[in-house]
Amino acid sequence: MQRKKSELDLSLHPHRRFNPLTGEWILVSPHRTQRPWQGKVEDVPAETKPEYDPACYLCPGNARAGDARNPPYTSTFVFDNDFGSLLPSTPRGRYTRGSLILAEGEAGVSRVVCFSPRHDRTLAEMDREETRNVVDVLAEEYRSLGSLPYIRHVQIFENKGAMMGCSNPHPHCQIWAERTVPVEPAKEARRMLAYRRARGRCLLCDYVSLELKLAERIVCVNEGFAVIVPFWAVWPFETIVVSRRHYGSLTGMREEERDEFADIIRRIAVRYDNLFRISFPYSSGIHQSPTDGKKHPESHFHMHFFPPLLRSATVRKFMVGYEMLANPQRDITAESAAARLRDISEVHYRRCPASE
Ligand code: H2U
Ligand code: ZN
Repeated sequence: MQRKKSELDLSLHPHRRFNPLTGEWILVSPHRTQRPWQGKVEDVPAETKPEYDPACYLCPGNARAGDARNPPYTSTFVFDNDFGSLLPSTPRGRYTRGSLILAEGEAGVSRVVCFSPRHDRTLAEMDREETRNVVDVLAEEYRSLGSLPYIRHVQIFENKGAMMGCSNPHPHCQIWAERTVPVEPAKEARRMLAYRRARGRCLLCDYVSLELKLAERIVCVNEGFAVIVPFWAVWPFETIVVSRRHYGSLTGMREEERDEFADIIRRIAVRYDNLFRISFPYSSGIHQSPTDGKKHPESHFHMHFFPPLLRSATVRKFMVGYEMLANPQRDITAESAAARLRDISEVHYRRCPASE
């Protein structure tokens, strides 16, 4: 069918897309990439990591900073960050100079969670049971940190790959729990609350059912979750993992939903690795209800994956120029990124080297 000249074609015309979760816009310039992805894989040296690295400060039994030493742990291992960005004992004082200069003490807890004793096993390569164990540990951390009277928000995140500033290849994530709700989750919370007040429904419940119906940006699904390249994606291959049932946190999940969450994060992690046959770099994080003791019927459990890519597997994306001064911009559309991720195998490339 011939399109009218005036009709907006999202795969052709520069356009703005709205992010209902943050209330912000992004600029999409699809005409700059007529192909789905112009990136080539540069020569990334094949990584072969040992199961155990005597020099790794996260491996079992090894020394950490200061006097600390890891126990000979056999599954997941959680410890207080030796260089925590947030500290429990921080005074709550305020500092002001007029109305324009303002600071507040921010108390909190920083932790590191090693996914497993294996130095070489990322989420993509862990088995079902190990991933499920990570989910259980994260749920317990959210519950126990969130129940501290002064903690109002628990941010779980993973920086994966040196490109993302991850200081150690041993698979791990971090938890920063603090007295106030930080900027990004606060933005999303305001939007989810406003949507619920205006329509009496949940923003992400409506979004996930709309995307399942349209089926243009879905990467993979199971009973409990959908992985979507969000319509407003900024980062190439950015995804959002949304629960299909409405609840606000890991502690709101049913038993089987914990298994389904473990399943879906393993599957998207495998797809990412298979995209360029590298251990794929990203920052990911889970957004959950604030832990301020109030009910949050507006908040809907989800996880973001933000890959730092620009033109290829190894060229890192920085927000520069227009993006620093105006708003984010991207060339690859959410639809073409979703198609690429959807077509990729869920068998990790390292497990089937002969087949390709
Ligand atoms: P990355 O996720 O950015 O790699 O950070 C790992 C954390 O491990 C980092 O926050 C902590 C660093 O402070 N760490 C320790 O707690 N003890 C150590 O002995 C080294 C690193
Ligand atoms: Zn290690």
